Amino acid sequence: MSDLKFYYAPMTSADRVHWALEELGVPYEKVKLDLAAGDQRKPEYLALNPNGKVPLLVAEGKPIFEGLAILLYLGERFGVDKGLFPALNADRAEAFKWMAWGSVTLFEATTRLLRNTLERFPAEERNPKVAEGAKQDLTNGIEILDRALEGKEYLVGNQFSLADVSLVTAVPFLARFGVDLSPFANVNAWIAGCTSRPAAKRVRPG
Ligand SMILES: N[C@@H](CCC(=O)N[C@@H](CS)C(=O)NCC(=O)O)C(=O)O
Repeated sequence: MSDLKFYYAPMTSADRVHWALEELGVPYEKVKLDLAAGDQRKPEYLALNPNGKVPLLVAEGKPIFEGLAILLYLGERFGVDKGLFPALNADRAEAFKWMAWGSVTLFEATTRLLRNTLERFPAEERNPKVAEGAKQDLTNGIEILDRALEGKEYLVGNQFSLADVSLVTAVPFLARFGVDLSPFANVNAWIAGCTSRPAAKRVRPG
């Protein structure tokens, strides 16, 4: 019997946690939420995650929200033994660096772009100049990533880890919103290498 219960919806930011669980190969129970039907706003779910969002992991009886927090927890608890998270040394700090950068800096610019682009937001609340600024910030971010990946297959210690899992799902998504990834050969090779892994394919078969 596993002490891990994972609440998710497919094709959302819960995918990176799903992928991490699959890479780690630890037993866990899955609970799929229907976001369109509003499962995330039901009182029993809000009691676990008052933000009304996925992902959520209940571990050792404690609900953990925020994908980044969940990935750090999984990395420390299981990842080191499985060779998927650096030991407690400078590589660990480097993993933290990229995971925080992706989940805070890149995520903020992505949210800014979507908020000012997607038609589901009223036209008068969308600002094309803000969207352009966000797109530029994201392009600069991908360039930073591309330089970091020069001569390397993976972000930390040149070994595949949950740091890669944490960031890589967020990058191809940007191309759909006009961020041109074609100049960044290192990033494209990294995306291809990471997403061809069997655990990644189990989460996103397409
Ligand atoms: N910062 C949060 C973001 C979570 C988030 O925005 N989840 C979205 C899916 S990508 C969600 O659950 N949306 C449902 C809603 O807002 O009703 C994390 O990384 O866990």
